[in-house]
Amino acid sequence: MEISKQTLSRLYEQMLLIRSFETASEREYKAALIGGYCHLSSGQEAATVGSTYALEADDRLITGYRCHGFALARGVPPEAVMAELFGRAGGCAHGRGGSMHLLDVGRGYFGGWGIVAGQLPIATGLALALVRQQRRQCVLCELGDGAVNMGAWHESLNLASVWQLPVVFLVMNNEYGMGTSVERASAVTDLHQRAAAYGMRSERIDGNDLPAVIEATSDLTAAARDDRTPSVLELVTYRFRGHSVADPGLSYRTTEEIAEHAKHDPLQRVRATLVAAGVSEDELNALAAEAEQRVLAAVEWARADAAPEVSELAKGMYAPGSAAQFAGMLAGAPFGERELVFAGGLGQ
Ligand SMILES: Cc1ncc(C[n+]2csc(CCOP(=O)(O)OP(=O)(O)O)c2C)c(N)n1
Ligand SMILES: [Mg+2]
Repeated sequence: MEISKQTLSRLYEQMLLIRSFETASEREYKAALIGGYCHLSSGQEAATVGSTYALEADDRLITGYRCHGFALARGVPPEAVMAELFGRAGGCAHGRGGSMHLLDVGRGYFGGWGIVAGQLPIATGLALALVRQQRRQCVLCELGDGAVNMGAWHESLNLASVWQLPVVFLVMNNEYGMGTSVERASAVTDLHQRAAAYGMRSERIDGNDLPAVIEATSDLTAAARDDRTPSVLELVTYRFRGHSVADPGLSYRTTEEIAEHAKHDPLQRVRATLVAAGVSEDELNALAAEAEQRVLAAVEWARADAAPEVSELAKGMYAPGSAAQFAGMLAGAPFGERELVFAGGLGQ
């Protein structure tokens, strides 16, 4: 697929931003400024940026918890993403979600979900809503190779196919689900083939090949929008870091294996293409320095941002009418939840 030098350069900037962002996230997590879990996507930038690029502004994106890169690629400002990791009020989920639950509905990003495969039924529902509202848009639902062995995967694919819903299930096959390789977990390791069980269109491609990712995602999202054809797109990629920052990632794979994959670093591949297209090394180095500066500024911004008010924590979390249901449960709450979190009611 022909991609202009300008577009490629812009996407390279996004990839650099994500790589720098993940490096900073690891550093700040180890400095205890980020709490909870923190899953990095270094190595998966071409798959992330290329698939998100294929989306139109009104399409819906929904992902698992390895989601910093998707939020950034969808245009969420790095300050708002970093502040969310820090649990600050200015975070893109107002500090309620953290690293795994980024959110920016205004930009068509429906989160960041921490339960493996939990986002699939929601994606299916979002696609059904689009059909009911007679809108031409589609849903792109990212999931990991580990999620294809969950019941929700089968249920969601079946329903999407029966009802012809405009959804593309994007399987990020990074070869491992925590410390378990795809070979150990899946009877059929060409994961996209499972779509055949639901009569669904599917493809498997090199997820580190940016133009190929853009082309495949563009084809499948267009089919979803124009013909309500659901599909599965498997992107074969690799995560350079451990499962989460707490996992060094070395007990279930060798340093040789990681080094071998590093030779196919998607950032280096795009850089080589840009160099071949006449962009100077100096210009490319300047882009990398710029990305790093943007991330450092985001860290400073997040550091200076205020923590959310405790009395506001329940705001926006529950549907109208939930108060009555909660009233009985709150009476016995052992940690003073009623007084702290629910002090201002459910914030409806
Ligand atoms: C239902 C459920 N079971 C187990 C977990 C714990 N868990 C978190 S991530 C993960 C592995 C998922 O791997 P994969 O789908 O390949 O995604 P990746 O981490 O590689 O992006 C597991 C088992 C969970 N969050 N949810
Ligand atoms: Mg995986």
